[in-house]
Amino acid sequence: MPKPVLEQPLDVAFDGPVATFTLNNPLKRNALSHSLLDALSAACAMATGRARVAILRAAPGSAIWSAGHDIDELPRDGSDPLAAGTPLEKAVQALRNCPLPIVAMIQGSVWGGAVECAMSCDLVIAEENASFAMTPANLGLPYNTSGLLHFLDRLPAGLVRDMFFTARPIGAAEALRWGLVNRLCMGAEIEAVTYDLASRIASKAPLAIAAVKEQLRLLSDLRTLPRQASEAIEKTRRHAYQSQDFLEGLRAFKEKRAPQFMGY
Ligand code: LCV
Repeated sequence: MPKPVLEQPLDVAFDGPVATFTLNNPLKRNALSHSLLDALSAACAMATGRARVAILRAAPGSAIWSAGHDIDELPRDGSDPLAAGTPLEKAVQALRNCPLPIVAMIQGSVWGGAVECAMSCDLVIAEENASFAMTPANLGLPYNTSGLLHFLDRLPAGLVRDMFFTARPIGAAEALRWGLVNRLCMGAEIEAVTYDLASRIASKAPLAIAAVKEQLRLLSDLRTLPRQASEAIEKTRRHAYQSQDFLEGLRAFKEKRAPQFMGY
């Protein structure tokens, strides 16, 4: 493994044309703190022009790839926790806008906003015991529209409902079947498989790849919502993230108990 360049909640290392971004927040199961998310956005910019491909991973042997957004850093003041311009939304955009192809190497379980980060990478390689769970309904948090569009771009609406309404973890085989994962491999092979794939990509024409990545992003983002639809979305989301249920979801997580949602 190449020597990390930065010792932060995200380690960034370069080995020739391949950059490696390693999630490094072990005390909170690699939860996506604002500082980690900002470091991820910065790493995408740093790697541009310096590498040909990037790998986003957890430290070797991690049981949890990432526990999702740092719940302690979700706002309790009634503001939109997943508004445009928040660190999670900016990091997702940084992954999607980065000219380099980014490969998510998934070992362990992936939760909440970390699923959107993994899906915002260009390829997802997962080991056989990986899983993906969308858990905002455990917290009383209404996911945001840009995030839901990313899910709908990749997965059938029925599976998106299943994931968001039940919060059940989707296993690696099911994720492969639905295209959430591109390749599945044994845990012992995933590093070799991922780095071989990265080397293959790094040998291709970077400008052609960057042009295709940007076109695919622009084509998938080519949607404008009529004003009335945006207003209706904002109203229903505000009703949820300003509810007592959202505060109950946050309290229950910290108190390590099941939440009691009352519907207001
Ligand atoms: C802060 C944490 C976290 C965490 N934040 O270990 O998608 S959205 O809309 O919901 C979005 C806003 C989002 O991403 O929200 C977060 C969604 N994530 C989750 O719902 C997963 C929450 N975490 C868990 O369910 C468990 O921690 C897992 C299953 C990931 C790991 O369980 P395990 O038993 O291995 P602990 O739960 O004991 O966690 C170890 C420490 O990490 C903290 C947790 O509070 C605990 O802290 P203490 O040692 O101080 O008790 N932690 C875990 N996840 N997302 N802190």
